[in-house]
Amino acid sequence: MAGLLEAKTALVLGVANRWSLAYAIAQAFRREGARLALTYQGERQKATVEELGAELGAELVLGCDVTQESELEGLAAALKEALPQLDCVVHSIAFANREDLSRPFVETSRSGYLLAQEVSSYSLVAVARTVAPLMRQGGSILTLTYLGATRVVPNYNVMGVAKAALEAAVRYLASDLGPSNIRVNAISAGPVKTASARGVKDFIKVLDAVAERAPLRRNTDPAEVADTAVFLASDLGRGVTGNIIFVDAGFQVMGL
Ligand code: 1JT
Repeated sequence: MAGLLEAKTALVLGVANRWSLAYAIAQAFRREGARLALTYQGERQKATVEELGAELGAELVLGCDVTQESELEGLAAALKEALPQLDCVVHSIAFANREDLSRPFVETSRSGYLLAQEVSSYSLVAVARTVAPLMRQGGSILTLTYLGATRVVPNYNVMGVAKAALEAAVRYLASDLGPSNIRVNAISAGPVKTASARGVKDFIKVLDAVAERAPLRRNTDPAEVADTAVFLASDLGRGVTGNIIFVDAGFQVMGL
């Protein structure tokens, strides 16, 4: 059976390890027949992501720190050289200081706030600007968000504010890039035990509370997030842009 992403080329930013949502998405994209390029951040992740890229059959594995304009320019040049065109881009990147995810939000420092915004929100704008000229036949840009953007979730704090900005950026980018047939959407995933989440205070309690109260009475599986990413990246998603799709076992519909 032909895959949903046959003859498409995808760039996935944010694979750090096997638990990354970006890894689950890259796997599903490959399964559906996409050609893959991956990026990693910093020398520390190079070996891991190169290994994962080899397993996945990625054609390119490149370093790219999205806070550096020169690295984004380098990424665009490398993609242009190696791939005929680009159809799908996944942005799965976020960062905040550990102390800003445990102390009261009101104590967030200026530098911690700006760091979370730069890495987790502005980077989508910078990436979209970089890749849009390569998406000559239109395409799909996807990012990952979380319910803490629109509701207060204890400890999510500065990340919630960054995700709120990210979600607004999705809408403005969808408006700008729509005329080029480039769609921009976010998946709001339920909490998943990834490497970054593991370090968060009381994260296991969050997982347990969600599994108890969500309509589906369980947590979110990365593979479910990945299958929704396939839908949005494929032609099945051709009418959807500027949207936030919840893949969270239904948790967000509950009032109590
Ligand atoms: C970051 C981290 C971004 C954890 C993240 C994240 N987006 C979702 N999570 C998981 C999460 C975290 C908290 C939470 C619920 C889900 C950690 C490193 C920085 C970027 O609160 C209940 C805190």
